[in-house]
Amino acid sequence: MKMSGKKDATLRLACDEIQQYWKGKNVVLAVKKSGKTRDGFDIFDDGRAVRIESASSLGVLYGAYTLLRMQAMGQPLQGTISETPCYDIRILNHWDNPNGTVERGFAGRSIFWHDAPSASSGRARRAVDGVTSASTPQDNAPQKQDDHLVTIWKAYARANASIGINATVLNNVNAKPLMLGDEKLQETKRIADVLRPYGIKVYLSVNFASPKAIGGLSTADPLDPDVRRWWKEKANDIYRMIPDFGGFLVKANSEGEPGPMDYGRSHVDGANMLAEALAPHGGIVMWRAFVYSAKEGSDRAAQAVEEFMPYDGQFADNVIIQIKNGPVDFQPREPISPLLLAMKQTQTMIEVQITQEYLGESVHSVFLAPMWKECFDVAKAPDGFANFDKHIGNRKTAFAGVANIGDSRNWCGSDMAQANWYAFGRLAWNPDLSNEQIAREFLSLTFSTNPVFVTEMTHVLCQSRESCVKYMMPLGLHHIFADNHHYGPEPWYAPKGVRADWLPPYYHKADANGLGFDRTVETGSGATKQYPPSLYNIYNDLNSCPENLLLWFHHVAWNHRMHSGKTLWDTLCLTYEEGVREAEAFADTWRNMKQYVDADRWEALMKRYDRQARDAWWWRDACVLYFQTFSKLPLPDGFRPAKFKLDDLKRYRLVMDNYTAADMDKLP
Ligand code: GCV
Repeated sequence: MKMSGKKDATLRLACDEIQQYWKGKNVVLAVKKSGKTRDGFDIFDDGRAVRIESASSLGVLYGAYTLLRMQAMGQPLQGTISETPCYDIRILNHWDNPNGTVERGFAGRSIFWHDAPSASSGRARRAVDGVTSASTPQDNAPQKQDDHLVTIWKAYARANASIGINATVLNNVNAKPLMLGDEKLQETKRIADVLRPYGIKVYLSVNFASPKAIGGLSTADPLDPDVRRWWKEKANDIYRMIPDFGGFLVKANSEGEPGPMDYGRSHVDGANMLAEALAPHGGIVMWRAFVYSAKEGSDRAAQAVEEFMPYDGQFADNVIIQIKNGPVDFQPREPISPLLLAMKQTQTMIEVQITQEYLGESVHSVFLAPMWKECFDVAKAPDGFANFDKHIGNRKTAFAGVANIGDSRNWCGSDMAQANWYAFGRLAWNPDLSNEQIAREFLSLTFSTNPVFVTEMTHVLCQSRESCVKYMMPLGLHHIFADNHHYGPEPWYAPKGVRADWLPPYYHKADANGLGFDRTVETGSGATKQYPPSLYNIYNDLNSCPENLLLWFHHVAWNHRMHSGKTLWDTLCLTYEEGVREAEAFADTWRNMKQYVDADRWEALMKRYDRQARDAWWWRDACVLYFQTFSKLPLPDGFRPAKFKLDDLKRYRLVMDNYTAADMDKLP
């Protein structure tokens, strides 16, 4: 084992990893000027040793993890492995609150924040590198607790670095002003210090009203000189503590969060003001485009384009507009966000959701790589000029994922949910990797390299997202979730006094004629026009619209003939049926995997797979029986009799936390 180049902490980590885990011939780790830039690396065998070379020590660390991954998968080193990451910034967004809760988190509490020092040590239940966290009084001693947190942060950093993730936003986009107070900044510094050797920069979500809320100013108007000064001084303070701080993530004028519009200013005014404060330090602003009007307005799916397009080209060089992959909100299937294709003079980036807010939380095993790749693939449409993976000038490219990480023992609430954290990192590094390859890697590295196990479970993983769409919201249906918790179905939910675009009937528009949201130019909201011509022509026409997005773009008659020759109604019912059968098959496959997986993890996942299949039935019955009240059509052959009655389903809300087997038993 040899190292050449400046022996910084990162190179030393690479050395430690190789010394501890590499079982092959001698390795040389070389940081050299002629090596790959942008943290890329080359790995090759020069006859005497395996050489890992890069222009940076971080590149060498990434090379070391790649070599170890190949070893663990039994892949021989042939020729030169030469890699450079696709996106410059590969960033997790944690929706962690300063009190330790995690918005849309299904894996316990935050690994970063806790309301009181003594409260967290007992909660952080993970055992890492021999450090256990049983909640004894002794364990609550501050020093021990500090050590424990540092151990967790290190393990987190190492896991991220091993898949190329190089940035993290430590707190919720619904940001509390106190995150910029001294105490939280000190804590941020501590975390940054632990993450730094692994090449991970920290960012913070900021509350736009902070100058008013904690700065003693009477306004947060971005054009007010005192406000501008406040942000500059705040940025200076932060960089004094954390010289490599990444920058700010901002959710402004969205879902009640404050923003520049509160003062009659624009997104450009707000974003550029923050950008100016960060620019001298090399920091950036990730300004989110998840906006929809504060009052009910036009088609919600069209609002981000309406609100942002007037500002295309006006954002400062260190601003990136962060856009969710779809136009509404992380639904099991959405078309690509038209804003990602429309903004031509602005650096944009995609935000995907790793945490499964809308895909069965940490109960359903749903592998999300196919969903994210679907978005990348559409973006390659000939005239769909997308900026999220190209540099505009010398701006940075980035890819963000809302993390599914918490203090649960397996990090993600389910061992299989880790596959999505893994897939995010791998795709941020190389979006051309296939779903199968990522699944195979994850399964081999996490459970077993047995070929039967890997083949069978790769199939399950790669099919799982499509099956979830089938049993939840097939054919382009969207947002028919239960109010607020987003686990179960409530297509009927429409209490008086709630704004329509927060309710399922706004999205499915079921009536006696048919089903679906008409977004065509001729008779609907016209949202199809926001796409470039090649996609507009496909989506706007009922006959060319892909059937898996049909009800997103069209209101379709119940007796409309689909490509198969079957009616919409029969196809809808049979697709739900297919989804349930597939979920049942997943459970059966996992049942047969017992011999390949340790008992604890097998059992925990078995419970989840069974529960997934059972709740898929619930989804199927709830949606089909409810839509039948509009179609008034019989259930087609091949659709197994319903297990539930619609009235009962309406009485019991399918909530992950409080819906139990006992509830199920109460049903007739
Ligand atoms: C952080 C959805 C989620 C919210 C989330 C919001 C966002 O509406 O339900 O929990 O808030 O998206 O992305 O800002």
